[in-house]
Amino acid sequence: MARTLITNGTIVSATGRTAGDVLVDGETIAAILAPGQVEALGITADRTIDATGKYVVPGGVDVHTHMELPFGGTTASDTFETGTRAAAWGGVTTIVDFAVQQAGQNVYDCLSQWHAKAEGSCAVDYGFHQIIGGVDEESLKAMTYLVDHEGITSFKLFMAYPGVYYADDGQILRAMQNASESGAVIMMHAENGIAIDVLVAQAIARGETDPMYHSLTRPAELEGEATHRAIQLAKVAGDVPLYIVHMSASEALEEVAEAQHRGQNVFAETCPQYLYLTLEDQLMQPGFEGAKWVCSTPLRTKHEHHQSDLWKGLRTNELAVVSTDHCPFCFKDQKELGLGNFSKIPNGIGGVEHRMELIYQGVVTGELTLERWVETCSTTPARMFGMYPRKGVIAPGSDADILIWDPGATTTIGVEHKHHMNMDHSAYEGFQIDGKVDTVMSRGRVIVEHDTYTGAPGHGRFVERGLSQYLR
Ligand code: DUC
Ligand code: ZN
Ligand code: ZN
Repeated sequence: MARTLITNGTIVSATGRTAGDVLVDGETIAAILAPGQVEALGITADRTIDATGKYVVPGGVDVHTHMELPFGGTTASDTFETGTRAAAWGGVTTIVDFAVQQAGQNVYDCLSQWHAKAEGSCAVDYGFHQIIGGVDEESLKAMTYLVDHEGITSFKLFMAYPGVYYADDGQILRAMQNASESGAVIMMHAENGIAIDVLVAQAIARGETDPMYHSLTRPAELEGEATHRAIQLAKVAGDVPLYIVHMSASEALEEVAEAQHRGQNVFAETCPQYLYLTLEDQLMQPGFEGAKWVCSTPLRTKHEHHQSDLWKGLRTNELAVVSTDHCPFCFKDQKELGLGNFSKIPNGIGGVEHRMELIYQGVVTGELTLERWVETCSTTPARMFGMYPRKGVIAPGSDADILIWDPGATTTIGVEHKHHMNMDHSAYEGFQIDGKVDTVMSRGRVIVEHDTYTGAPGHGRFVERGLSQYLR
């Protein structure tokens, strides 16, 4: 097996940075060597990568993606092949996607379908969460089986989308009780979908059909309310670990912070779109343009400081993880399904390629430390979802999933700058980043270098996950 030395870089972990060399042997990291040790010990390698002036960090772990997801009357535009290749370009070496089950469907069949889509297609390693859209005796039994035998240890439930994925409070409680027994994490889409559907129908009846009404009919209060309810149900269900996905509202963050202060196992993620994009600047763009930024939870208004609260939450660990909720749709023929009716716009923003860049920019602007960038984008997601220390850390024995980041180069995001996601627009068109993905290694294989993709579909393997390692 080939040996690679990554020399002269600054190795950054969740807890600090150090000068040193990384020895990769085959698919894993063999050693971290202090400066001078390579020569002193006479260590040789087949290949040396000089990382002088660069950061050597664990590859990104994006625990919230939707490749090829059938949703909103269409299908997310990235396949596992195109989406994981874009992930690789963006320094992401592991994704966790969502297998989907709906009411009346067999969980095992649904999971098999997701395995079939991903197997042989992925550029980087991948795992699955399981969406349980129909909580019943059969799916509850399957949840336990998936934890015990399939390496699937987290389940997403929806308090939104009545008639599609929605679970009522009783169903949520039952699924939580089940997870409490097995040790699984419950991931929650926390928005009050019953109330939202009323507001949506009223808006449409008034002729309020533009994309901005997507956000106005999903008020922050209803994200806060659902988050509160989910937290209470989780407590009643035996303090099951609860992870609130795609948090966008200050009201929801406050609920999570209070629960954490009470000692409850409650965690949350946010996504770059909620940190950088707003109702006023994006969703309210003239005509139908705002459809590009229709996602749920929605972008929030900028005068209520949701965005700065979320950055603060990331600093204080009230928010543990940044994921993307990568759910790409093209403008043409996909977003356009909602012309004249915002409620028909497929919900989702593509971003799997840009999370490492966008959150690094938060380091540049002083929102986060370099270590916290690594922690929220790689180490904690790996720990949260049972992949650590195989993923999320540069340490002997860990998979050689490594991002070499150049803080001296720059990146411009967008279709015009040839992004690699299968999308005809970018939610971040023209954004400038003061840093750049330089080299990406996945299990010892260089998959991006010198602005060239050198990976291949099928290199990425399914990751069987253990239980969350992030519990008190
Ligand atoms: N929730 C997600 O997690 N992704 C896409 C849309 C949604 O509502
Ligand atoms: Zn969701
Ligand atoms: Zn999602």
